[in-house]
Amino acid sequence: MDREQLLIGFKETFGKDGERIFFSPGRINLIGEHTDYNGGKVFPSAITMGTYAVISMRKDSLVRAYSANFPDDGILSFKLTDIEYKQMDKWTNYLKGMIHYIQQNYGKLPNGFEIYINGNIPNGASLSSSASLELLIGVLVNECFELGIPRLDLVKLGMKTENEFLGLNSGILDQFAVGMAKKKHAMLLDTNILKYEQVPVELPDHKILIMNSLTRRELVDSEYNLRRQQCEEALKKLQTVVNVSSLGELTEEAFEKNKFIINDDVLTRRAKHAVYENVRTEQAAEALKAGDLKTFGQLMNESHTSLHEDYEVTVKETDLLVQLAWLQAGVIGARMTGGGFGGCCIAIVKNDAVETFIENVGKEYKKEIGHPAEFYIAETADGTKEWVEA
Ligand code: GAF
Repeated sequence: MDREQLLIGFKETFGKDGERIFFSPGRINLIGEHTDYNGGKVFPSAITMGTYAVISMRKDSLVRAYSANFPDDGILSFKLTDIEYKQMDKWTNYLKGMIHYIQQNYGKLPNGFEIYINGNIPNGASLSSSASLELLIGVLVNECFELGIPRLDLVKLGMKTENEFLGLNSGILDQFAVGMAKKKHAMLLDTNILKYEQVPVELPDHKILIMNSLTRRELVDSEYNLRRQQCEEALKKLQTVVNVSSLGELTEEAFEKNKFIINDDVLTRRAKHAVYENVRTEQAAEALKAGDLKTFGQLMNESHTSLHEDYEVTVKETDLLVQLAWLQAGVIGARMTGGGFGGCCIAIVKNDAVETFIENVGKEYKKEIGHPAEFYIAETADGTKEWVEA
């Protein structure tokens, strides 16, 4: 994204100069899927694909917002004194949610602002365009109004916006990754206690490739909420025989010994995924630290199989991308990333095999599915911050 273009976009939209520019990344999750609301580990990196905003202050209490990604919506406005979720307000509900919780916890903002948004995270691709937008607004409001809100609190308000304002019962993976990330690292986050370790992503001779299936199933949110509910039900049953407060606290052995109590095939498979994926995530982070890419890749592959067989959040398009990836030369491992039901997969591919990989997987995918997939090389990024001129 070009700084000048963003400033021109702001001026053309609002007829005045923009004052400050902020950037918020998207994320990929290397492994640790659907573990975050089960008290388990996740292992994400932020990426350079993200969302930009230019802001300028107003004297009244109006927020006027425009997104270059949704030009047909034009400028959408709301008053700081009158914030509620409205479906017709579309993407500005993310802004409203963040501002609402900031005002609730840290006091009323003194004035409104104009904001011009432009992002390059494909929508609905499970690369966290929503968390990117939430943290963008949180950080920008925090800095422009000098509120001094700790970063972790902004992360939590992002999750609250998602859960309570928008109604998706997600965990904290996405907001944490977007808000706390460090370039050239992936963070091993324990979602139970919110402690994390930044692990260098040193992939000598390899690239992380994002494969976008360009598909997204309907009812994603209700299916997602259902998975969470099923895990909670399984946990409740397990708690009658073991003393744990989340599935993430169970070892594989403890799960195998006590799973009989769940007495339901679907619930058992959901819980099994959560328990085993958590263990895989810890092992994968260790493997990466030890430079053991082979083990890391195997764990990625096992993660995908579990998300397909036991958690049932893959779809034919993401399964195909991963299966095709597994067949290619120079591939360390591949899996879906994010919530599932379409969206993106990732693969770790040897540098000199990347071109052929994209050609082969792209061709076969199009032949089978009827529309193309997209491929991007993932570059890691820092968490949300002001974009100051170098
Ligand atoms: C989505 C959610 F928002 C995250 O909290 C996480 O559960 C993820 O799906 C699956 O790991 O991105």
